[in-house]
Amino acid sequence: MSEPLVGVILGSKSDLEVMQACTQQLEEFEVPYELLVASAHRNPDKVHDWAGSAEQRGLRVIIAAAGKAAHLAGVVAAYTTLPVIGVPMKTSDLGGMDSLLSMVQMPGGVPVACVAINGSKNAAILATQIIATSNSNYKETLVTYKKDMAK
Ligand code: RP5
Repeated sequence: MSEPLVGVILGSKSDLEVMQACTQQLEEFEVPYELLVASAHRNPDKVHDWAGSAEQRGLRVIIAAAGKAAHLAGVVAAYTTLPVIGVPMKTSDLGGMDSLLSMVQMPGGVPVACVAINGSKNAAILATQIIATSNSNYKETLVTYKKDMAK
């Protein structure tokens, strides 16, 4: 595959299973991606370095998955002007409402586009749609995908 266009960052290895629907969809659309496990509170320097250099590395969109006090997407958005899509993880304590509200309630000025709790497939589709605004190959892929879905 060519250079990654989407950066997928997970707050924990425990988010990997849910995020497989995201990576599978990206692979189906043939969107190259890179994946990093780094937590905003356990590895803040790693998150800073990765997010701060994302655009220079050629990434066009970032997908950030995290659970509980899910500040990862917001922290990533602080370090880049790339669009950031947050995926709130379902949690055992509050069912993912904790993750959802932590992500979706970003104060004005630092947006995070937030999909549904465990909505990792939609994050991949949305990321591809953003890339498709300037890449006609992916536009065709998405048109076909929509047609197939309606069958
Ligand atoms: C967050 O806390 C992660 O994104 C994960 O969803 C949640 C629990 O992490 P682990 O304790 O399973 O590593 O940082």
